[in-house]
Amino acid sequence: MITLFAAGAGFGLPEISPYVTKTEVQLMMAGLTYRKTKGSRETAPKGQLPWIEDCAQAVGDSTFIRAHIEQKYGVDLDVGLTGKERAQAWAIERMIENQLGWVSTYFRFLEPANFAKGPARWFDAAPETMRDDIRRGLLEAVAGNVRAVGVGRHLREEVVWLGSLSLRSLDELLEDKAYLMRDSHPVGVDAAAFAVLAGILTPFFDSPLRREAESYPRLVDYAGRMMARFYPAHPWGLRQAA
Ligand SMILES: N[C@@H](CCC(=O)N[C@@H](CS)C(=O)NCC(=O)O)C(=O)O
Repeated sequence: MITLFAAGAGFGLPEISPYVTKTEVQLMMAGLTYRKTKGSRETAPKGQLPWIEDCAQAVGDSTFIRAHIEQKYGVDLDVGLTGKERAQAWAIERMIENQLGWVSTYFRFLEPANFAKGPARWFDAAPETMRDDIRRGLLEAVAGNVRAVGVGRHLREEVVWLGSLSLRSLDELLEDKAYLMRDSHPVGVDAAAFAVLAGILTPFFDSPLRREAESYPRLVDYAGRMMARFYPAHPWGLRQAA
């Protein structure tokens, strides 16, 4: 049995971490049985979530987890895609994770109101004398990462604009299909796209990036379609196409 070490539900989402969401959806796509439990970065093989334990083998990082499950269980999450489509799916996934994901992180952490109602609350139970320092430490670490990837160097409105380039690209790539690569079913990259889009669209946080995403009805419907397919019990309530 596979154990998925995760952040858990929160922020109006079935799973706080977009990378855990991606892995969880891919485990479901692969039809594998797994149990999900709260994990910590301290025990993770690569110091980040998600990681999985599979028969005493620890695998960290969503991309390596996907490779592990595809190889070990003989599944292909991109079945039916041509070599060129697989290359396109990989390029789309990189845009989502290496660019749009950081823009999303910017608005989740560096927008003071969102940090206060979201990540800051993780430490509500910490001793009062340490709480503010822990919160400040997390914020500084995330701000450092967001700056290191370049996104954090721009003005707030420039960050929105960068995000809008990826959102528009995703909308163009989706067209009127139900899923990114195929109308009939989702493939591996849909897990990554859904994870980041849901994190942007969650009504829990307000941001200009969310409003930008909401201006693409096809993307809103797509996120709703993926939510209904993989997390049918989760109250989402945003527009959902049939
Ligand atoms: N490349 C990694 C990224 C994972 C990642 O950024 N995880 C976040 C949670 S969403 C994390 O653990 N951040 C803590 C840290 O980087 O210290 C993957 O695909 O799994």
